[in-house]
Amino acid sequence: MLSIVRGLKKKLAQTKSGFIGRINAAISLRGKVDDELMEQIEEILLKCDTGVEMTELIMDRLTRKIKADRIADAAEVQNAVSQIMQELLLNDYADSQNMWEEIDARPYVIVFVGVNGVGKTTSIGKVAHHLSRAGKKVMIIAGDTFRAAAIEQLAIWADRAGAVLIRSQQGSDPSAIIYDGITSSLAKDFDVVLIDTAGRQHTKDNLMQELSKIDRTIKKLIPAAPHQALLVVDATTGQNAISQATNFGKAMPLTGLILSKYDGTSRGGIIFNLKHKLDLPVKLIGVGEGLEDLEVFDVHDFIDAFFTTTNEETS
Ligand SMILES: Nc1nc2c(ncn2[C@@H]2O[C@H](COP(=O)(O)OP(=O)(O)O)[C@@H](O)[C@H]2O)c(=O)[nH]1
Ligand SMILES: [Mg+2]
Repeated sequence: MLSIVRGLKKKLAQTKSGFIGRINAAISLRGKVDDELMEQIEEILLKCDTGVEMTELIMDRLTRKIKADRIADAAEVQNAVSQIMQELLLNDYADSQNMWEEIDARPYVIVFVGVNGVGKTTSIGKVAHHLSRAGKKVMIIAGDTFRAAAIEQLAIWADRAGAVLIRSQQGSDPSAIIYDGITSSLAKDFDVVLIDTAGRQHTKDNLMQELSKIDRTIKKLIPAAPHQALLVVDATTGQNAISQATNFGKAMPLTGLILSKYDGTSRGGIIFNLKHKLDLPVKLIGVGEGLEDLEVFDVHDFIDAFFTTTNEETS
């Protein structure tokens, strides 16, 4: 457990210094507790994608806490902010489960959806790698049939992860290959089936309907599937993630989110907002481009990595 937190700390260093670091710097610089300080904190929260409602909630609690605890020392405001953010996150994730521990059916079908370039294919490679290493027999279905390059990219990931890839010709109907893949996974006793889909704009109705068709196709073969429909959202796109989730959720009932590129953003506040606003838990966080750069979202590990500073980091 400790090593997980240490690894996560390193990978989140940039996001953490950009977000929590910026709040702490503003507090130290101001050096006193006044309206100006409160405005600065609010502005940073908003700039870092915490969202209007979440920011209001944090500021409201902070104001009340400063009054109730008679906080006059700026250094204590740092602790108060971080404590409030942790409480809100813990509350939002009170009944969320570790994604790896949820795998309770065979085959366990996971569909990955999202707009272009968010990291769907990369996330599938990482998930396949993790599950293969955990001893699972993993199938990947190349449901992104729009571009030949997309199928090739997935083939490389499948190879690296030690998973079987089911693919079809470019331009063919994604539902057809998904049907074939799942049929074969049932016959050949696969543990997990990961389905890639083409990136699509959440505002295009016909493409959204195609997703509904994929959902129906899967259910024809396994009524309880997909066991997970994960929307991949790019952490650097900020609040747009909210409207993506709303629209994708209409086409296919979503079970959770993968927050990708959380390593590459200095505005990490989105993570405090997603579950609160959407009631969709972040299940996995992408923290890099490599096979191992994926973390299951555990709220306690995340808090340890995000809010505590160790000597290692300061040295
Ligand atoms: N830094 C970083 N880059 C990522 C992450 N996930 C994906 N990428 C990069 O984002 C780009 C698009 O990824 P891809 O999986 O092809 O997106 P897709 O279009 O949704 O399938 C690639 O260059 C990936 O290497 C991540 O967690 N961190
Ligand atoms: Mg892709």
